[in-house]
Amino acid sequence: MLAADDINQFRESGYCVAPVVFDAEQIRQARRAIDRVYSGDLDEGRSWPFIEPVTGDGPYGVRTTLFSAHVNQIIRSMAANEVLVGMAAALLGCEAVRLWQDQAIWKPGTSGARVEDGNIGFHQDYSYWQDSSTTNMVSANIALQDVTVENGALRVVPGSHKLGLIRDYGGFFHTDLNGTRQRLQADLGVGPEVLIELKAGQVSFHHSLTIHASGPNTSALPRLVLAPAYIADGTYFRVEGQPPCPHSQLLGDDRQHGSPYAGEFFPLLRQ
Ligand SMILES: O=C(O)CCC(=O)C(=O)O
Repeated sequence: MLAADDINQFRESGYCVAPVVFDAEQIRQARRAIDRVYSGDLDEGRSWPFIEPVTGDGPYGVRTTLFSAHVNQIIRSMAANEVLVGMAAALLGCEAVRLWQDQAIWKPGTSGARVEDGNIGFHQDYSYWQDSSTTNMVSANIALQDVTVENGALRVVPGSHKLGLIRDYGGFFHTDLNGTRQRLQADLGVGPEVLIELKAGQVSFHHSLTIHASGPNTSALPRLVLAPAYIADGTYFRVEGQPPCPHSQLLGDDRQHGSPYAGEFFPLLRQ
């Protein structure tokens, strides 16, 4: 489990790093599962609209899928891992936890080239999740091989979760990290980011308002992570969310302000 210091660090700095949770066999299975999803081989022959390249059209663009837990049993069980979900509960400060989403991120290796297409821009997850009634949401980032500075480690801006939702600063698709960093520092006075290196199977967590990004993978091999995100049971659909997020569409057409995120797509993982 997380130590009290980890939980304090999450509260103060908006992120923390947990020990290794997943072993080599679980990692092997997860990598295979992600490959299957990318190739369109989905459980129960489902079709799924959430698989897309995200940054650039070239060979170094990052690929990502959303909500693969609903079309792949291995990804679902990894996101529902009891230890992982227990950690999320401690960080959310609640007992009952639901899965909000999962995102598999596949960042190709450039073998030395510093190609901006491989960057994920500075963003706050909540800027894409504004249909949620609360910013008390937590993202996990599971390393599916060692994650290093060389292969594009996650970068977080400590304390940025206390700024509230900021607007007009880059975004997931805005790959100019240097330009955004300069603007963030000049306008908001936020400090430089911290790089989070992880061992395979290790996990970091960040708050939904923590500003984060990742740089290019200049190694020769792809870098994969699985990033499930969690909410407290009782989180509900906030109709004012702008822009609307796909999560609320998964609630179905009869959703209305106050509808709880629950049911098939937001399973209860811990009572
Ligand atoms: O791992 C990465 O490269 C970025 C992950 C990310 O943006 C996220 O988990 O929200």
